Amino acid sequence: MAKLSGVVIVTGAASGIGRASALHFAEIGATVVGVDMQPAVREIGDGRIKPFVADLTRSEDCRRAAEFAAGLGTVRGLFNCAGLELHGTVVSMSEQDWDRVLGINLKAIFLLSKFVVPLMEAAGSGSIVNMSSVQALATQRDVAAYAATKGAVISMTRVMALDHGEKNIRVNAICPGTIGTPLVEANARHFNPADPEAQLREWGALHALKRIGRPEEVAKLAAFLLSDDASFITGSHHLVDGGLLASF
Ligand code: BMA
Repeated sequence: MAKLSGVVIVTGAASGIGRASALHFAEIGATVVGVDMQPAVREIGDGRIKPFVADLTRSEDCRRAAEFAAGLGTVRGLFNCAGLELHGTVVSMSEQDWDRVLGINLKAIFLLSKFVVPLMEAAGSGSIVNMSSVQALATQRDVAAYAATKGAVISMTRVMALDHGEKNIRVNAICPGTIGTPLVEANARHFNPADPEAQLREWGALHALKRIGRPEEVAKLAAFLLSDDASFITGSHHLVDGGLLASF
C-alpha cells in the first residue's frame, strides 16, 4: 500500500470521494487538511483531519487554506477533489448554474494551485491530483457544464505538469466511473426521480465489473499518485472506472 508523509490537502473533504480520501490519506501517514464549503467537514475523522471551511471559488479563501496547511508542516500533496454536477443542456442551463459548475470544478483548481504550487517549489517536490471523470472522455445527456469542466481538467493537468515538472512537482488527473457518492445519488434522482435505486443499478450494469464503485477505491488511486511510488508518473489521466469505458 502507498505511504504518504507531510501535509496533504484534500478539497471536497466533507463527503464522497473527498471524505474517503481524507480518511485514507490520514491512515497511511499524511497530515490531512480537509477543505470544504460545508462546515460538516469539521465532523469527519474524530480529529484526525484538520478541517478548513472555505469557498474555493474565492482567491482569498484559497490563499488562507494554503497558509493554514503550510502552518502544519511541509505541504507535499494536493487532491483537488471538490466537484459540483448541475444538470442542463446549453439551452436549458442558466448562466448562473454554468458559472457555479465552472467555479468549483475548474476555477477552484486554478486558485488553490496558485497558492500551493509555490509551497511545493519551496519544499523541492510535490504531487497534485486533479479530479476529472469518465465524462471527460465519453458522456451522457444533460451535463453540458460538468462534461466541459471534466475535459478541461485533463488539459489543465497536462499544462500544469509541463509548467512545474522542472521543480519536481507531478500533476495527474483521475477519471472515476460511477461511484457511490452523494453527487451520484443526486444524479440518480435527477435521471429517475421515481426510482433512483433502479438508476444506480442500471449504471452499475454498464461497468464490466457489474457494479458501481466505492469512494475508497478511488481514494487508493489518488493516494498512489500522490505517493513516491508514482515518482515517474505525471501529465496523464488515469481511469478508475470498473471497465465502464471499455465498452461502447
Ligand atoms: C461521473 C458522474 C456520475 C456518473 C459517472 C459516469 O462523473 O457524472 O454521475 O455516473 O460520471 O457517467
